[in-house]
Amino acid sequence: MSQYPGTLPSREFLWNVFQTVDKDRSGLISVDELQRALSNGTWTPFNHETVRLMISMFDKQNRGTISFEDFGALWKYVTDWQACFRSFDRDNSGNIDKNELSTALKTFGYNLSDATVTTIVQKFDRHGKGTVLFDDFIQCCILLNLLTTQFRQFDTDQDGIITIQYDQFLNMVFGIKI
Ligand SMILES: [Ca+2]
Ligand SMILES: [Ca+2]
Repeated sequence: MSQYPGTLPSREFLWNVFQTVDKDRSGLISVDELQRALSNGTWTPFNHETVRLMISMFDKQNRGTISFEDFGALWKYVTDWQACFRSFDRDNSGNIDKNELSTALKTFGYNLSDATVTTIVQKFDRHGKGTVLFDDFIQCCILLNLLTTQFRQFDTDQDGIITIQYDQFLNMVFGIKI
């Protein structure tokens, strides 16, 4: 789907990509259509949850689909993620191992223990190979960002420690839109 990471291509280029992705020619891109258009570098389908998250981020009308007007922003989002993924995939293996993820998360500003990074890899390693594919990497980063934002709302003095009641904890967890 990408050719020029970081820059927005011409409207004509985007329109051609949009039409290719919009298989049923409805003028809108559905979750299924986007899922079929994206590749995680293997023959397995792109993580459905990641596709749904991306659609919901750029779906201004809240219809669960993407119109051509919203497509440019989505296209840029996907290509930026591809460039990001490639830059952290140091050995060009097509996936992110624990060390690569650790470097990526540090670069993003997360200060996590080795044990936590191991847990994250285990959670997003859908293929049981100790590595994270492109689609799961995006989902991992989105979820980490949402969880961190939730935590920070309670961590008013920014010391990385919060004291919350059971009810607040549940409210915090269920308040995460994922
Ligand atoms: Ca369609
Ligand atoms: Ca790698």
